Amino acid sequence: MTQINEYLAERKTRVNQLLNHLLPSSSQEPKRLHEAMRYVVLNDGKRLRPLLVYATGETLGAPIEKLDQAACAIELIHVYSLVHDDLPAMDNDDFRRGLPTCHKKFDEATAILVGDALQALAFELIADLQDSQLNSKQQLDMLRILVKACGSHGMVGGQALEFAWMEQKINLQQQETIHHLKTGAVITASIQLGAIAGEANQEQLTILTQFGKHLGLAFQIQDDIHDYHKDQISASYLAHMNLTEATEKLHELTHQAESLLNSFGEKELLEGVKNYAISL
Ligand code: GRG
Repeated sequence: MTQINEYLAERKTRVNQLLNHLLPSSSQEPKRLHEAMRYVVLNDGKRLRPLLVYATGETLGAPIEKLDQAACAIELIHVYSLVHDDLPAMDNDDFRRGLPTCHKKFDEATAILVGDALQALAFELIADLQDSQLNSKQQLDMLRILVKACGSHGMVGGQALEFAWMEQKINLQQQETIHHLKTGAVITASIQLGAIAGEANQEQLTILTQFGKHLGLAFQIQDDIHDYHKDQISASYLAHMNLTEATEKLHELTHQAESLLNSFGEKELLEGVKNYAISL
């Protein structure tokens, strides 16, 4: 195994163990809710967003212990969005991460509550950080980043726009707005959380935020290309350009993301996570 793959595997194991430890036990009431929370989180997710927290923070020299809560919090937010996105009122999906979706395995009411509880737990993790881990300003900055990424100017806003524009023929710019909000906001937030713990200066924060935006869009275009190969549906990005153009756009964004990292002495970790996220 290469060094970077070892790093990714180690951090993935770490976040899985932490999540297992911090999620309420299913023997504790409300048992069904806790069982469902554990079911949706503790499985074979790629843990891309926690890996971005660790890679960014560690690139900037933050000790790993200062990154754990943020890494777990962002994964909880991500899983909440998947659970709600799978609901009949949203995408109405039967499978997620190779398993029956939460509302299929349990029931719709439980799936709604699971999403709500995971989101609350994510904020609790950051709010409960001790002074020995992060100072109050860093804690508040992290809360602000998470709140904004989740809300109507972030992930939920992206989902709302997708609904609002569903019946219209939208242009490429509108499609990119949806992607930036729905997928990009949480990916960018992951990087910013790591940057806060790593005490990034303003210039570094700006570069990392830009890196996050490129990575988020590239990740979504890649997902669109995979979907196209799977069932030949020209949805999302591929409703606006052909496969060759979309692949070129993906290359271009990935290249730009890579160039942004050049100002960092140690860029191997972030490059490694980028390559893990985007397999060209
Ligand atoms: C309904 C609150 C609410 C939000 C819906 C973010 C979102 C908006 C929905 C997520 C569902 C989705 C299919 C988003 C597209 C981006 C994408 C490919 C997500 C899957 O992320 P991965 O590949 O998944 O990192 P794993 O399971 O590996 O974590």
